[in-house]
Amino acid sequence: VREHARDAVHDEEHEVRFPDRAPDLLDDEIVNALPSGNGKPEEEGLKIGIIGKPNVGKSSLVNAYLGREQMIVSEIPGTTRDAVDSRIMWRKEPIILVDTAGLKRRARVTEDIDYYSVLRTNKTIDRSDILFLMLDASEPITNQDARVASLAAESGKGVVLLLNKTDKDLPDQLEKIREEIPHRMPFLKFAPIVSTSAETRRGIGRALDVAREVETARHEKIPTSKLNDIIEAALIRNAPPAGRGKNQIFYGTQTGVAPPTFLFFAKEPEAVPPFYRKYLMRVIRETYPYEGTPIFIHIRKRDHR
Ligand SMILES: Nc1nc2c(ncn2[C@@H]2O[C@H](COP(=O)(O)OP(=O)(O)OP(=O)(O)O)[C@@H](O)[C@H]2O)c(=O)[nH]1
Ligand SMILES: [Mg+2]
Repeated sequence: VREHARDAVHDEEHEVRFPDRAPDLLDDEIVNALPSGNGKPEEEGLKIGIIGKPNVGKSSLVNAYLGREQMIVSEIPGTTRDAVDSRIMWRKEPIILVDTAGLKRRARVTEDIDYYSVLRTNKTIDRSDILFLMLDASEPITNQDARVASLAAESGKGVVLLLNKTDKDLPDQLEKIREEIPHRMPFLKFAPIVSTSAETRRGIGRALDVAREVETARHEKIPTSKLNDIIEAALIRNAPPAGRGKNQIFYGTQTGVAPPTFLFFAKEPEAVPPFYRKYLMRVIRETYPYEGTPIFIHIRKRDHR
């Protein structure tokens, strides 16, 4: 798991090859096989997982939403032992908040702490639709922040970055951290950023509004004809390398939502370099921003149009 997380830090935008398990599956079957919506009973509400390194203020944020001290908060990193879910109503709709259990820094080996942090973070991620990735705005971004961020990015869940503790006096620091984010977390460029204070409750309502916007964006679907207009224009503007011209990629279709997933067909999928996939992702986002959600492109072999 750790190896995986480390790799993802260097990977600009996560991408996976489509497994060649069912090469004869028709496009329509793929679309139909996907569950509609998020596949959960409606009364449950949007699930927002709060992740971030120890002591950034995850439990404080839950308490700020609840308006009471349900979660134990302290300045000792790893305070939260057993995280429970909290249900709140926001603009007359329910939201489930999922806190993440932390770890006390008493394990002998730092590696162990990291290992268990990854496990607990992943547990929250698995149970959530949208992630609040929390950073402490009063401190520089650390490797631990970047690691949590990469877990979020590769999960395919929606991500909103929260810069917390902005009530502290932070001359220049807030600006610095905003500049740092695209460098330290290049794979999270799609994520909107909200400044919050769990202490004064500033920005915490806005964070929920943004989460709902992201949830809507995650379910957006590009009609196939529209997608192919976009792709065709992209191929003309900037042809794939290796001298195969615009014939290298024939067409594409969006096979899924939440996260938006695309299947493209090419004569030689292996010949499409990673930077070209990223270019295609950028082009798609020019028309459909998909704010707050990673998108995935799979490329499969086909000999003709
Ligand atoms: N000034 C300020 N302090 C905050 C804010 N949010 C949290 N804190 C403080 O930061 C410390 C850690 O807060 P917690 O909510 O326990 O952090 P956590 O992320 O849940 O930590 P773990 O459970 O250990 O992972 C506490 O001393 C909080 O009072 C904030 O917005 N502003
Ligand atoms: Mg906590």
